[in-house]
Amino acid sequence: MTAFWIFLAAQGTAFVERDGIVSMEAERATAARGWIEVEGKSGKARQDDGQGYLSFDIVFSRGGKYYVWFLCRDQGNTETNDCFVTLDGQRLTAADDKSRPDGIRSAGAAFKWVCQPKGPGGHTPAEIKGKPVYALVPAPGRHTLKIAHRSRGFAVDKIVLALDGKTAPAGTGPPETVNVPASQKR
Ligand SMILES: [Ca+2]
Repeated sequence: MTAFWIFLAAQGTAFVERDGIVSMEAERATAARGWIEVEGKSGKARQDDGQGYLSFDIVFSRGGKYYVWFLCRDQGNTETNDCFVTLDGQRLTAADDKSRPDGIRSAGAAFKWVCQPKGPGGHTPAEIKGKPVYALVPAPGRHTLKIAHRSRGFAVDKIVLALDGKTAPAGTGPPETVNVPASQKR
């Protein structure tokens, strides 16, 4: 174990990036307000109940473009199919490397892996619609991914951040990349 990892572990890390992958169950968010627990495909999921957020503290060993994959679903209509997403308070970046979507959009009432933008604004621009979105991690260290209320009824089951990873995870995705810390995990 390098000094870097020992240092970060001492801070009480919850999730870690390993080999360019961060894998997190939504129901094990570092912090949450609102978002009720519902049945998922990979254990439980958390569903937007009209307020609140889920946040995830992550320790990265390297910066770069981390594509944001959500195992998520809606209620089968466009009123329930998105959420806000930020990393350290900054929006994700779309496929044109400049648009900053509001967040992530789901693709139907069954849990499915998606990596596609919602917004910016009410109608996602055609040039980025349906194309991959990523979080730009500026440097190694601790960063916070936050998912916030936008549409009541949207549910997220699992989140995978993949360095330069434009291919959807298979099945329920890779095992969680968790660094068991002192105090933070429930
Ligand atoms: Ca889950």
